[in-house]
Parts: sequence; C-alpha cells; structure tokens
Amino acid sequence: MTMPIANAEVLVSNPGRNFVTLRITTDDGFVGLGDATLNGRELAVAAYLSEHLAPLLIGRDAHLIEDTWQYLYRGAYWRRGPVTMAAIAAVDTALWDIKAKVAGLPLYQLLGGRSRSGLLVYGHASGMDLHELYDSIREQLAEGYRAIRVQTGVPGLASVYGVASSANASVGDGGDRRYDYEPARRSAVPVEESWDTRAYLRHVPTVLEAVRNEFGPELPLLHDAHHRLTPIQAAKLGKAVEPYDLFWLEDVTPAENQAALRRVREHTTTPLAIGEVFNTIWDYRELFEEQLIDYVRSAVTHAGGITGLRRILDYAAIYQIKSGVHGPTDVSPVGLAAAIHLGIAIPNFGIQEYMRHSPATDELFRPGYTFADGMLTPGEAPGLGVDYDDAVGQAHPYQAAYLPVNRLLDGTVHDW
Ligand code: CS2
Ligand code: MG
Repeated sequence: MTMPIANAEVLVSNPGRNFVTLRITTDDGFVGLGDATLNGRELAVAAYLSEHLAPLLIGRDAHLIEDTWQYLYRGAYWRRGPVTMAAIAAVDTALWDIKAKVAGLPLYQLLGGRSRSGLLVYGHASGMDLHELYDSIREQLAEGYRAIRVQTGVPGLASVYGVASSANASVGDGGDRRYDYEPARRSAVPVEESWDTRAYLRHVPTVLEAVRNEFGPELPLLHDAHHRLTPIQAAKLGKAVEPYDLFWLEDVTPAENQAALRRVREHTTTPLAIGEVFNTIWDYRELFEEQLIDYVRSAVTHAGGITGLRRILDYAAIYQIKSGVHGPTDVSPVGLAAAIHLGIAIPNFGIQEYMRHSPATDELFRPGYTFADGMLTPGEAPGLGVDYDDAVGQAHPYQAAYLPVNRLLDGTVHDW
C-alpha cells in the first residue's frame, strides 16, 4: 500500500518571531507538519525546501521515512550542515506525523510507547542582579517548574546572553514576565553585545553559590555558558561550581572541537551538556566514545528530525549519556511536540528544555501538549498533535531578524 505525496508547502510566518514550517499532504488527504526554523537564517532553509526538496517529494510514498531520509541525506552529495539538516528534519518529522495519523495513534506509540509518565522540564530564570534573579526563580517555582536554568548579569556588561533586561522582560503577549531569551531582533543588521570572560568567570560562581544557599540543596540548577570559554577556562568554571551541584553546565566551549572537552572533563565532575548547534551524529562521536559529556542538546529540528535525533540518542545510551533536548522558543511548537513524543518513548531521557511560546505562537500552531507540575506530556491526538492555522500564519508575515553578534571589550568578534 503506497501513499503518494500530493503537496509539500513551505509556510513562513512571524507571530512575534519567525517560524518555517513544512506541510506535506498526501493524495488521500493526510497532513503532516515539520519544523525547519533556523533562527536568523530562516529563508535559507525555506529555499532549500521549496527549491530543492519539495519537487522531489511529490509522488513519493509518504510511508518511506527511512528511505526518504537516506535519499535526501546521501542524495544531496553535500552532507551535513544546519541548513540541510533542518530541511531534512522537517521532511522527516512531517512523514512521522502522517504515519502516526494513518495509524490513528499519537506519534510516541510508533516510537515504542511510553517509558515514563511525562517529561521533566527546566524553566528559565534570570536577573541582572541577585534580587531580580531570586524573583525570577520564585516566579518559575510558582509556575510549577521543578528544575531551573539560572543566568545572571555580569558587573560591567550592559547585557548578557540569556538575561532578560528590564526593558524586554515582559515580552509575553499577555504582559507577563515570560521571557523570550534571544528574540532574533528585527533589524537590518545584528545588534552587537560585548563580553568580558574574566569578569564572567569571577562573578558566576558567586551567583550560583548564593542561589544554592537561598533555594536549598534539592532544586536542580542549570547554567549555559553559550560557547564562550576556552577549554581551560571551562575547566576552571566547572571546578569552581562543583560545590553548588549543578544538574549541568551547558556549551562551555565552541562545540566544533570535540577534543576540547577532554581538557574540561579531566578537571571537573560538573555534568556537561552540549550540542544545540550540532546537526549530525558525527558531531558527537568523540564526545560519546570518550564519555566527555552527560547530556545531548540537539533538537529534532536541527539534527535531521526524529530519525536523526533518535539515532544520536540510541548511540548516546550505550555510554549512559542522556537527552537534554534543546527547546528554546525558536524551535516551533511542531519541533517541540516532536521532542516530547520522542522524549516520552526513549530509555535515556534526561530533561527537556521548555521556554514557553507566546500566546500568538500557540494560536498559530494550536499545540496539543500540556505543561503541568513541571512536566510536559504529548497528548493523545493522532500524530504530533499540532495544527497550523493558515489564516493566523498569513496575518503575520516574515520579518528579517538577526541574532546578536558578540565582541570582546577591545572589539574582537567573539562567540555569541
Ligand atoms: C540557548 C538557545 O536554549 C538555549 O540553551 O542556548 O536559546 C539559543 O541561544 C537559541 O536557540 C539561538 O537561536
Ligand atoms: Mg544553550
């Protein structure tokens, strides 16, 4: 029984931030969605899909998920890379969505069924100073979060990655303090920020110590260094924060050089998470085989879809490495739903990032997953459980936006 694909549409919309969504429709009317959003580079993936992949999909059998993955990956000749892998991810996710709808089952059932009752998530707290940070942590706790990422301002720096400035703290459409941590800014050129690694390294351990003392030993705390450190600086930070028992320290070094993590690992027992900018299993090979990390940060959206990420996580499992799937607001509700279905099924689930989309975004996608008591659950609708509302999408057209560029105080471009 084949199920030919009739249509593959690339939908680009901006309900407050840009999202690229692929919608595949079969001849007999089944519809599948895939997320292809690459923050700040959205139209490159949209063109890859509409110009190069959509024409190949028409008439193909929608049931052939693995074959289509291989056809698009090997068949391109040019391998890997965030644009290619986000495009393949969108096709793969849409085909899983369709297959589950044909089966009449929520997608996680096709991935092996439930392995747990829900996904523990972490929320986001931040403050330019301790007072703001404590308030933000209390708000997160009041909303039910049971694990919290802590990001802090650094004395002398006007703005820091992951920290809501007072000016943009209330971006939630309902006027709440829900914060979109790095809304790619809608401007003709990227905003520039400045960075001082020594000031950061002096300050962060004092903040994590204060937070641990204030909130007690139980609360899982996470921190993201956003690729800004050298291996030896990362080792120093990991060692300095050991007493505060972090759940993980994320992206300590630029991730391209896997061997850099050896240096970090030999100096600290602080758990390490990495991989939100990775896109294939090859990016993890040394990290897994030498057991240099503890959590995999890739999103379904950026790592070749459910097929790509599941393969990475199976490989991780043999080294006791767990999932910590990327879930910022630039992963759309389609990408997040895919992560939730995968996360509830896999044996080596660790934690799921949850940044919460704005009400306008949820109106566009109408996600069926739910957040309660610090846990996400996928819902029981067939497929991914997400719908795309064309009228809402058309009312919010694409707007050019860039992530910030980061410079050291002397003007040298640094990792953001
Ligand atoms: C971040 C991301 O969620 C995280 O841990 O590092 O928010 C990242 O900055 C964005 O996805 C960039 O688009
Ligand atoms: Mg991160």
